[in-house]
Amino acid sequence: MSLLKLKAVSTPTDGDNTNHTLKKRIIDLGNASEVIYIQRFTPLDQSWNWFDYLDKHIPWTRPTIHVFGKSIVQPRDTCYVATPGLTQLTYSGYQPHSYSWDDYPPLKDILEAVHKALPGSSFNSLLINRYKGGNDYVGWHADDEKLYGPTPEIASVSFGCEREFILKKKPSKRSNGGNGSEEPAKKRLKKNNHADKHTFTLKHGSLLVMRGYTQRDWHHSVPKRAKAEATRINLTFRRVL
Ligand SMILES: O=C(O)CCC(=O)C(=O)O
Repeated sequence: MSLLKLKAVSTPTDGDNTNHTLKKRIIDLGNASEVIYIQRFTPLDQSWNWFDYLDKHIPWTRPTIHVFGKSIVQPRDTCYVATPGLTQLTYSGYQPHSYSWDDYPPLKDILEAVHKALPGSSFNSLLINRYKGGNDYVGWHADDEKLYGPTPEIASVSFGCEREFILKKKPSKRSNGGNGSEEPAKKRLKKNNHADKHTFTLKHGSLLVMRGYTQRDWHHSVPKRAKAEATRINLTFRRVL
């Protein structure tokens, strides 16, 4: 991981998960893309309460999706929650049913905590994932659906088993800054001082935010990990425009 552009800042906050200062790491990915990581976003006990609630009460499904011309059972459980009237989300040929925030009140509490940590944000949809062990994963992809616009902010809260979250730069001309450079990638990297891969171990109660052009220029994944035996629940808050 590039340490050159890694800043640690503290943001005083108020509210439930607060009365303390959240330590943020801000990682500048280059070309107007940025990641923020807050390891201790929600307090430990609260995080376990939310984990237990979500594990028991969310109507999890494991849909069949279509990737690279093949039908596969999605390798993790999922559920979609959205404010009524938004453009419907479709990914990998699958259109999830939109559940209501009102049916799962703790989701509104988590959303409120996220909004407090990210002033100016206003999320109206949520994709929840449950990884029941190390064989569950999400492959390389970007959340670059048109309904989120060109520079979506995506806030990802994790509970339960720690898993690796990897960001890898897309191999496109655009991702080199749009300069059409013919230089080898290694050389360009040296010049920019930006790494093309970043790995985060997402802790119980952490928040990771992707911003700017991260979805246009980067892929992300949570790979299989044989040693990750326990369940992990992840919530990704998004704004449908
Ligand atoms: O589980 C995670 O941390 C990532 C989930 C994800 O990539 C997605 O929902 O698009």
